[in-house]
Amino acid sequence: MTDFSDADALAAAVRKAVDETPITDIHTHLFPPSHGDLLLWGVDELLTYHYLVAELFTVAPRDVTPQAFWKLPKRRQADLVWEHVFLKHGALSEAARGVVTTLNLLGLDIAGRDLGGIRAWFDAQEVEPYLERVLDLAGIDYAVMTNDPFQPAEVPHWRDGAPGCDRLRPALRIDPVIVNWPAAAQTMREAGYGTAPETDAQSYAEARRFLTDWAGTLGDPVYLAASLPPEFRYPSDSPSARTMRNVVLPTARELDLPIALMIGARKGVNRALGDAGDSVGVADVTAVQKLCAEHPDVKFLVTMLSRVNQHELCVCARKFGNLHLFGCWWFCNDPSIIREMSLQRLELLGATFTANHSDARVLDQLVYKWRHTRDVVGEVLVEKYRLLFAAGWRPTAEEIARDVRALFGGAFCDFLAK
Ligand code: FIX
Ligand code: ZN
Repeated sequence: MTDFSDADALAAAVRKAVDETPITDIHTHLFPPSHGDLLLWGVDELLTYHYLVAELFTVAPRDVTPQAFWKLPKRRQADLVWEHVFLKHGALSEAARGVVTTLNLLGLDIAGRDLGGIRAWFDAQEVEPYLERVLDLAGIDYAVMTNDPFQPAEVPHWRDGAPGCDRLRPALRIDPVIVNWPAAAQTMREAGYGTAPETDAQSYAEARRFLTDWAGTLGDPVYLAASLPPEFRYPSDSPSARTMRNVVLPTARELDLPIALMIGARKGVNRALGDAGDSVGVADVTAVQKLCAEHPDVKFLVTMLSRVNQHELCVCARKFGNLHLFGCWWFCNDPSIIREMSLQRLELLGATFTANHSDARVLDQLVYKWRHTRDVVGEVLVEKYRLLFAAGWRPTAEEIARDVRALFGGAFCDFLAK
């Protein structure tokens, strides 16, 4: 018995399922509206996304310097990106095409290129209903935030009990604990915890108490998260490996929280560009392999930044049931690499990974990041289902819905629950 008369009918059903399946966006930099300016949204924030700032400085005239740029008001910064990236060089990059996709899907006249008129439309939006509209337009059930107790601008909102948002779930971000212990110890000490620059048992215990207390403040975070440099090694006698072993892993175990590791970001290769100045390096998949092997009772969510690491990471995920791969992160979040990674992961893992996350820093980006991902992942799935159909396999509509949801958050939820 089959639901589809031929391969074309099957393909149409796959595309429909991909368009209609709700997505769980498991890593973003969004904030609840109650956290004020931390939640970035609107066309000027879209245009000054750090991906586009980097692209501005690849084409801007020499008198447009980063130092001068950062002194300008946001709207003027956006004007420069609009002029030099979009109008003078065309919106062909993924980050630029994304702005076009978002504005178009919001129903704005991007063909007219009337930035003033587009700004007026955004100025007329109210943030709460607009947030719901964007989540609905992108087809997202909920998104996971990045909540960092080491970022002074974020702490007061949690301390003051600012209301959250049902469709934005917290995640406890802990990079400094692993990659910059002296700074982390200072922050925790200033918050009243007995952490010292030296890494000793007392400091480790107090750091675990700090993280545990913050997990309580956030109220049931989805996971612990950290971005790690390409040089991260485990096991090793490095301070990073020691705090991983003595602080992060015990805390994850005690709170029964997965650890999300995003590995391969080489920070600040061009500090003048700010967030736009980070780059990528080939990381060591063995560190992930050893963490999973040594701690089978801890769940690891892993994504790597270098395209070079992806195949080896996929093979690693075949070996460990406590490892879940997610996303085409950052410099991999481009259709050509999303396609390559999705094919490779499906061929090695089946529908047991999370196809993408948006990493959205600006609310409205959800619209393009997920439209573009649905388009690419949809065609990858059509390709694979056509091959199955040609070989006599007859998937049902329910099975297609199951598999699409798995890639868009279902496998993640199953991983959390198991
Ligand atoms: O570490 C991270 O969460 C990275 O995703 C960010 O630092 C990065 O700037 C980003 O937003 C990439 O998409
Ligand atoms: Zn991120």
